[in-house]
Amino acid sequence: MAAALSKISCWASYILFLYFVYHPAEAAVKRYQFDIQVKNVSRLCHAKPIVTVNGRFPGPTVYVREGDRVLVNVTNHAKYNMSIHWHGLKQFRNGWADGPAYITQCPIKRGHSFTYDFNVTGQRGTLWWHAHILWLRATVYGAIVIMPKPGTPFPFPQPDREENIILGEWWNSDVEDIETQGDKLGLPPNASDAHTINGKPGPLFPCSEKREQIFGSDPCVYDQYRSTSKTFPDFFQ
Ligand SMILES: [Cu+2]
Repeated sequence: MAAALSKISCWASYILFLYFVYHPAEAAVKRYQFDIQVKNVSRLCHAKPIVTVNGRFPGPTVYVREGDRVLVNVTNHAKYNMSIHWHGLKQFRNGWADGPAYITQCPIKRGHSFTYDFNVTGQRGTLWWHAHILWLRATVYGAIVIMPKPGTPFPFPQPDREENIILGEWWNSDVEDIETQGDKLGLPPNASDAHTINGKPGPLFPCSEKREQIFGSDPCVYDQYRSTSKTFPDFFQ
């Protein structure tokens, strides 16, 4: 009886061992669906159609943990060919998922899909992803947040709260027209009409959230807010 029990417990340990070898507890598969679609967006009192991911500007944040496998299926509904690049991500043995069009892949044609399949290895922190063809990165971009493996402490005091801050630019004209014009003239493309944080130009620009709504009409209140506030909450809504 004792011999039989010890045989069973031996087998149980072996099965457990195999489970942990082939299913490391911390690794997971994260799946995202990116639909490339055109949406009307208004900034600086100008509405225009822009290319987006899932109709969002900036696009969705990709949250992963170090060690995860990430599958991002990109379906292109827009008129431009598309590819997405994972900026700063070390593509160890995943080179075909890096994303630059005509370098590691053919761009994704309209009506077609491509799945980016990569492992996140040996790095953590906040990076960004963006379109890697034409000038579409002007509107097709977002954050990728790589959290450490579970149980790994922060290398600094844990913050109370985290926010992504994504810097960008806004052009009132169509960005592809601007690039084409620059190429024809042999000049740098026109400067943008505003810089943005999380896709928003902020209260100093027309048709943004009204400065008076936030601060009242007293300019001193506004200046005091600017000099003392740690965040501009309207960027994070
Ligand atoms: Cu890049």
